[in-house]
Parts: sequence; structure tokens; C-alpha cells
Amino acid sequence: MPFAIIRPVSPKMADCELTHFKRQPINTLLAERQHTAYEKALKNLGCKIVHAAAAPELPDSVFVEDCCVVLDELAIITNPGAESRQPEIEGIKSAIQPHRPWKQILEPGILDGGDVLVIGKQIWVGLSSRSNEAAVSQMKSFVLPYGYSLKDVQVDGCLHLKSAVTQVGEQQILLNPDWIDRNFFAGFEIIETHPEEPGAANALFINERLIYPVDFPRTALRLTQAGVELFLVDNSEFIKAEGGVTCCSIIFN
Ligand code: CIR
Repeated sequence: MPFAIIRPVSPKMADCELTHFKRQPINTLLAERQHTAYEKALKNLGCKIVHAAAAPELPDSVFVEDCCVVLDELAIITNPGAESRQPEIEGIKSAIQPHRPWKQILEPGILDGGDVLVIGKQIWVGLSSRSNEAAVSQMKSFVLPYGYSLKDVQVDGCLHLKSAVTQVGEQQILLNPDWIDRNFFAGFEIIETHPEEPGAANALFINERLIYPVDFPRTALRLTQAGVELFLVDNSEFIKAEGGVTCCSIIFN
């Protein structure tokens, strides 16, 4: 049974970091309702929920994915690329410590978990405004001894690697070709996001099914046609904060 670490929506979420998006009003009460529905979807997909301590003073604290990458062998606590987000890691460290030995990305390395895509023993790390080459070197020293391969991928036009590409099936990838080079994913079946839905590549694959935002119907249709079973959630308030469905949980076995 997979575990999912989650953390409540901060009442200050409207003051979140934004990089590529214009600030829009965020309804934090609606965000809380959407987060509750997301938690329910995780439970329905068989996840055991681990609640990290609330951090109401940290606007982006609901986006737990950025603080930690969990592999079977170890957890990697990140050093988030936005300074305002660095205090988020303490609560996540406490939540993961009972489950895994851990290593930590240190200065000059910066890394957001949203830039790390893991499929089996393959890892891709996005080089973005939040993650750098120093972190990639540290990651390599942590994971290569366990038999992982690691590639770094330039990310342009969006916040994180997983804004542009995620796993949607055992051998299937959902990808925005304007933001990421398909050649990095040779060997996978590639489903492209609909051209009118550039932000649609972020999906959460758990137990053979996919948590996917209702907000991208044209790409959802492409996924369904490719045989992917969707578990739809309304993610509108998190999208305004430049987040997606992977961002709000840390999934591990
Ligand atoms: C940020 O800019 O850091 C947050 N407003 C959004 C983080 C989303 N996280 C993710 O995609 N992994």
C-alpha cells in the first residue's frame, strides 16, 4: 500500500511564489475543499495518508512534493530554489524520517522535487529556475550507488520538469513538446498535451490509475483514448498558484 504525505493548505496561499504566471485571486476556502477531495482521491487509490505538520505561515507549504524525493532505498530532502520555501523542509523531514534513511541537498545546490521525475531506476532532473547542476551532482552521489541512472534536462517555459512531463502509465509519458525535448524519453509511448492546454502535462500516476485535473478536458480526452484510466479532481486554485496534482503529495511504497 503506497503512502502519501500531504500538508494542509496555508491560509496565506494567495501570497504564493509565482514565476511564469500572473497573480490571480485565490479562494483559499475553495482550495481547502479541493485539497480534501484530493486526499479522498488518494485514499480511493489505496494510499495511506501521512499528515505533515501544518505550516500556516508558509504560503506554499501545501506543495510538499518540492521538499523531498523518496526512493525505495532513501529519501532526499531538497533545498528548495525559492528562499521563501526553504523553511518548509523541516516539517517534511519529520514526516519522512520514520520511513527512510535520508540525505539532503545542500548549498550551493538548489532543488525542487517538482524537477525530479523517477520511473523505475531512471531519474530525470530538470535544470530550471529552482534546480541547478550542483544539486544534480549531489543527487548523483546519492543515487548512482543504488543502480539508478540520472539525466539532467533543460527546462524552459515552465516552472518545473514535471510541469512539462509526467508518467501516466507503466510505459506512457504525458509531455508538452514545446517545453521539453521528446528525445529524453525515447522508448516510452508519448502522449502530447493538447496545444491549447500547455499546462496539462502534470498528472499523478498511482496504482495503475491517474489523478488528473478536470481543468484540461482536451488532454484528458487524449489520455482516455490512449487507454489511461482517469480519476478527475478539480485543481483550479492550485493551478493559479502554479501548482499541479503531483505537487500536493509525496508518494512512496
Ligand atoms: C511555487 O512557485 O513554488 C509554488 N507556488 C508552486 C509549486 C508547485 N510545485 C510543483 O509543481 N511541484
